[in-house]
Amino acid sequence: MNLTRHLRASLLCLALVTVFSGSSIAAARPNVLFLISDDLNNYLGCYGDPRAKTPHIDRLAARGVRFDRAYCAFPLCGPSRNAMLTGLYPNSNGILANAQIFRQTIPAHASLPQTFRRAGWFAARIGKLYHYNVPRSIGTDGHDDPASWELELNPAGVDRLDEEPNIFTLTPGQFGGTLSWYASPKDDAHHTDGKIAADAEWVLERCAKQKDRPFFLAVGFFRPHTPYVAPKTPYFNWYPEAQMPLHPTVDQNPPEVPAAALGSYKKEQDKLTDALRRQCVQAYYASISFMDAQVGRVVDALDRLGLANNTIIVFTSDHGYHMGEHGLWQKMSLFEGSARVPLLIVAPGVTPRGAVAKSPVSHLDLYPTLAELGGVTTPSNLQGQSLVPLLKDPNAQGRGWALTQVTRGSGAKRFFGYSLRTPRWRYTEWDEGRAGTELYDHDNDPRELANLAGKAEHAATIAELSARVRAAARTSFPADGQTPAIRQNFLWPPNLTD
Ligand SMILES: [Ca+2]
Repeated sequence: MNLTRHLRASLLCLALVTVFSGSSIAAARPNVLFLISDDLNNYLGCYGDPRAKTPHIDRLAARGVRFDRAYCAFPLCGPSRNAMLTGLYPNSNGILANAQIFRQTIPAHASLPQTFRRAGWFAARIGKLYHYNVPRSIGTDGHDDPASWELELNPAGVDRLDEEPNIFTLTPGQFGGTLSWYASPKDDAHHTDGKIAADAEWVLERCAKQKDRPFFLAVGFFRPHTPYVAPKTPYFNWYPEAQMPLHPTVDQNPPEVPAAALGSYKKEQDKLTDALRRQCVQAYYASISFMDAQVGRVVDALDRLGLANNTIIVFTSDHGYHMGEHGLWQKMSLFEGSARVPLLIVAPGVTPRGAVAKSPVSHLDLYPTLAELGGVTTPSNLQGQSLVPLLKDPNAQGRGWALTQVTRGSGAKRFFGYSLRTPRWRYTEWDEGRAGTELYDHDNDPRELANLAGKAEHAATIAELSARVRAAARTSFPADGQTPAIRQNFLWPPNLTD
C-alpha cells in the first residue's frame, strides 16, 4: 500500500513536471507557426504608423519581441524568400531574380522547414512561402520547393477567380507587377487570404489532436501584394481617400540622390494623378488590415486549441514597400522603406512580453534562430546569427548591422547596390561607388531625405562604413568557393575592393 502510494506520488510529480515543462519552449520540440505577408512594409500600428488599423498584429507584438530594425537580404519576393528559407545570402544561394528556386543552384541544401521536417516535425505550407507570380499563380504551387513540406495547400478566392475584370490597373491586362486595386463587395471568407486562414485553422485542429508530433506550419498571405484587392467593408472604409498622404514626386528628389537609388521607378507611374495616388494608398492600407484580420484568426485558433504555450510564432514580410516615399512605389530600392521589414517573434518561456529589440537584424537570422529554439541541427554554412540572445535580452547588441543588396540594369551592364544599416546610419554604394553613394543619419533624418555622402564633415564616417559594407558584402559569398551553377548564372567573382 505504501509502495503504491509512493508510486502515485511519484507519478503525480512526473505529471506536474511534464505540465510545467510543457508551458515553456524550454520543453523539447516546440511547434513553429511561421506567418509571412507579401510586400508588407512597416505600415502597422505596433510600428507606430499613425493610420494603420492592425489590431491583431499589434496584439501579437505585445506577446513577444518586436524587432525595430529588421531587414531583408534583397527587396524582391524570390531572392528574399530564398535567402530567408535557405539561411544564405543571394550571392551564396544564387537566387537574384524571381522565378528561380535554390534547388536549381544548390540542390543539396536543406531549407529551414526541411531541416525541421527531417528532424521529425510535421512541415506544412499554406499559400506563398517561396516565390509565386501574383496573382497568376495563386491556387497553384508557384515556385515551391516540395522537399520542404509534407503538406501543401493552395486555396484561391474571388480575388483570383472572379474579380480581375473589375480591378483598376495602371497597365491594362497586368495586375501583379503594376499598381492595381479593387474594393471588393465580397467578405473575408471569399478571398484567398481568408481561405488561407481557414485552411490554417483546419491544419491546426488536426495538429492539436496529435500533440506528440510537433509541427512547422508556414502560412503565407498574398496581401497586401498587388492587386490590392480586399473587402470594401470594412477595410476600405477605414481609410477615407481624402485623408491619404501624398509625397513629392520622383523628379523632386534633391540632386544628391544617385539615379541608381531611384532606379526602381517605372515609367507607367507617370500616369499617377494625386487622386490615383490617394486611392492606391487607401487600397494598400485596406489590404494590410484585411491580412491583419486573417493573422488574428490563425493566432486565435492556436490559442483556442491549447497550442500556444509550446509554439514559437514568427510574423514577418518578404521585404518592405514604397507608397510614394522618395517618389517611389513598390519595392527594389535600398531606401529604408523597401529594405526594412516587420519582424515579430513570440517564444513562450524565452521572450519577454511587449519587448522591442533595436539592434539591426536580418532575415538571414531566422533560420539559425528557429533551429536553436527547436534544438534541430542546421547545415554548417548558414550565414545569419541566432537571435536567441536578443530574444532573451532585447537590449543585447547582436551583430549590430544588416546587409541588403539589389541589382540594377541587365546583362553586361548589370551592377549591384549594397546597403549597410547600423543602429545610426544607412550607407549605400552603387557599383562600388561608381554609380553613387548615399549616407543617411537615422538619428536626425529617419525619412532619409538628406544624402550626406558628399559632405566633407562626414568623410571619416563614410570611410569607415565603406570598409564595413564591403566586408559585409564579402561575407555574403560562400567561404569555401562557389558552385559552377552559380558561376554561370551570376556575377562572379565579386570585385569588392577595399
Ligand atoms: Ca513580395
